[in-house]
Amino acid sequence: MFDTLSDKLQRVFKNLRGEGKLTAANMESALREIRVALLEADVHFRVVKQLIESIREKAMGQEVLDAFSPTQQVVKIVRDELIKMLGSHQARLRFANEPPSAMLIVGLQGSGKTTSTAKLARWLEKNGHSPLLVSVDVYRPAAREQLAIIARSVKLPIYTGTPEEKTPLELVRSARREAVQTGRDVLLVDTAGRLHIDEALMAELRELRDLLSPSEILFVADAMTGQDAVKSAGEFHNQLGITGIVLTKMDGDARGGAALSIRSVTGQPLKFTGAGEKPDAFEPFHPDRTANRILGMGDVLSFIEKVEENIGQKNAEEMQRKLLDNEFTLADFRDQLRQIRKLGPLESILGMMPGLGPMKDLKNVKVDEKELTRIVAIIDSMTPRERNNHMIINGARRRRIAKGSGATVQDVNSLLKQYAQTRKMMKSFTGGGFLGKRLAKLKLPMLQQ
Ligand SMILES: Nc1nc2c(ncn2[C@@H]2O[C@H](COP(=O)(O)OP(=O)(O)O)[C@@H](O)[C@H]2O)c(=O)[nH]1
Ligand SMILES: [Mg+2]
Repeated sequence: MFDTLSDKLQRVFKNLRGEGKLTAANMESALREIRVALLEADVHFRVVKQLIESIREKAMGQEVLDAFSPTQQVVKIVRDELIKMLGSHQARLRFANEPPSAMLIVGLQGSGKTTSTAKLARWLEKNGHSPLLVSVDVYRPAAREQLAIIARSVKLPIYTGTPEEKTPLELVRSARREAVQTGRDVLLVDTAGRLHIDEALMAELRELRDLLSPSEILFVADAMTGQDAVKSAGEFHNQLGITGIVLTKMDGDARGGAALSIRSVTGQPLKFTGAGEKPDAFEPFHPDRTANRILGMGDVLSFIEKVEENIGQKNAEEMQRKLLDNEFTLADFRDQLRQIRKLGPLESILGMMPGLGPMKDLKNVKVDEKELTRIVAIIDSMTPRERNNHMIINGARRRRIAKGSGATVQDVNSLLKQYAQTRKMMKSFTGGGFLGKRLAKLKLPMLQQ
């Protein structure tokens, strides 16, 4: 659902990467593009404004590690702010101190309340709870029957009521009694919806709320309706006081605006998302994973941590100095290759890098581990003098090195060429910290596009 937004943001980062250095001017143009991308994704204009302002503030305030390249700094800032907007941490369900906990499922007609009620019951069961279902949509017998059918098909207990019980209040009273008697710890109440918010419905929901003192009032919103969903969430919250949001139809082609704005606009957390009609197409909402998905960067931060763990800061600084002083030798080149290999299989490392998102680009990138081994073997066959000064490696030396490492003279030639290119390329990355140089280099010689 975030594909278009994701593509656009990645283009912004890619353009920034070309700049080498962050300036007020290129940051402003990046911010403009980010703003347009968010608005086009149907994010609420106030949320966009807020987000852009805090990104600008952070970017100009340089509240980030020098270790990151300019692009990475911006990616990190945007990621942090996106997560903040989405809710910082995963919002968990609240339960009553004394079971059974009551949870009211509310929302407009067709938003997915009945489906989500059954999905939530399944999820609760899987997580060690024993829910009881009840539908209080007394206006549409078919709606109550719909919940009963789903419940039966997935073997969930449901309170269906007696013919005498005609009002929502009567139904939930008996359902609660049954939950207590049968030792169920959560009572899930599927409520009636309307096409529009009306006073009668709100009055009924308030009565249910006052009777049950629910631990959760979950507003079910249809992601496909975009800002309308956000607006009704806000109105329900004003009139009823919701405790969380379930966003359904994430499998559709909505642009993502509802998911991205609903938390900021209503102040209430997104707790679950539904992405399909099947009872299992339902999961807790994770702000950080969603932000990562939007940025399409696999897991760049864990990558950065990994690099920092494996390549000591000191070593890195030394390498940086060597680069600047033009002392980056073949021996260093070999050490770098070894370091890179220590990080794990190259494919998985590259999969974590921004712009090389796991699935998309990697399909046409081939990482040749064998090639890497061969390069290291060739450098191992050199004398220390040769490793420290590649300029002395003439034809005779090349033949000897080739022989010693079981490679051909062409292999040696191409290695020396790669080394020279890498050196040149690394030197041109003077904009960022050492990681920028490293990341840039990772994409060099052993990759074939
Ligand atoms: N594709 C998709 N359809 C959904 C999802 N949740 C609900 N639906 C469908 O949306 C329609 C309305 O759902 P329902 O639960 O009856 O909504 P209610 O009126 O709020 O109770 C039904 O056809 C559901 O199958 C979802 O996450 N993805
Ligand atoms: Mg329903």
